[in-house]
Amino acid sequence: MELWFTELQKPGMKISCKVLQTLHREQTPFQEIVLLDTVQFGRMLVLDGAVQVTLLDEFVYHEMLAHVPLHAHPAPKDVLIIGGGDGGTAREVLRHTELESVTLVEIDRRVVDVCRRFLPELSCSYDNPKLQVHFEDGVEYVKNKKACYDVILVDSPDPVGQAARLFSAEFYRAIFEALRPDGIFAAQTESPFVDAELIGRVYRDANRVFPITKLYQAVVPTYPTALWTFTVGSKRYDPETCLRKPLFEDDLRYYNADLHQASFKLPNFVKKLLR
Ligand code: AG3
Repeated sequence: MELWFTELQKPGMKISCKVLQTLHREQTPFQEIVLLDTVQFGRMLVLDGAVQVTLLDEFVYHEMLAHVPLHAHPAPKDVLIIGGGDGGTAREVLRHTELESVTLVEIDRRVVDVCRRFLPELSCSYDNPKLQVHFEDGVEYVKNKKACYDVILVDSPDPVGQAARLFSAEFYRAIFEALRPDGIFAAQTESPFVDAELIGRVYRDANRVFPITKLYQAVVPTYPTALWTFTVGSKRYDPETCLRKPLFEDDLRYYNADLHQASFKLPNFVKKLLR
């Protein structure tokens, strides 16, 4: 018997993959968590039916979300990650040994528990003493912080249900306040092929708050349409042109200094969304 998992990515669009085994499945107060072992993509984390991580391509997303803003800041010390309970973003952030503290705020404790058990490749970061984890709502957490982070990364699911608040103008204003005077933030912002309106709206909202706002892109094959964007807002440094020399490029599978700059070069149809 063949077992297939299908994600309904959009009302008219699906992606399917052949499943070797369902490793875990539970409903938490926040969402349904599913952990699959698949033929083509290896282990896969699925939240409320949407693929979050696969072992095949998670490195692209996590390296790009973390290393672009972190290399654009000349001397980051304190980093905040909102979401990212699988640990992949924290793993990349913690490669920057100059950091003093990394705080991760995840709403669903069970995501961390399940990923610690089934995705050690990502959740290895939880053993690092520099990482502090808070299980609470990221939006509420940020509201109470003033000028205490150098870099803030928003590693959210799609803007559906509760997570939609992580894509709001109000949240970007709170992030601005939580950053130091030369702080930088980056967020995952979906696909320009199927989320064009969202990308334009997020860009304009962030741009109202941050003096420098830019979009950069990467290819994540298991996400809708594979072409993925990240929006970065910066108070002082232009993330496209200011960058430190990467010290651990050989350990990475996607990010490098050339790609850092190249990822900001956008196709015309994407540039148009930002007008
Ligand atoms: N967060 C972004 C996942 C978006 C995928 N969307 C979808 N499959 N419909 C990933 C979190 C990884 N730390």
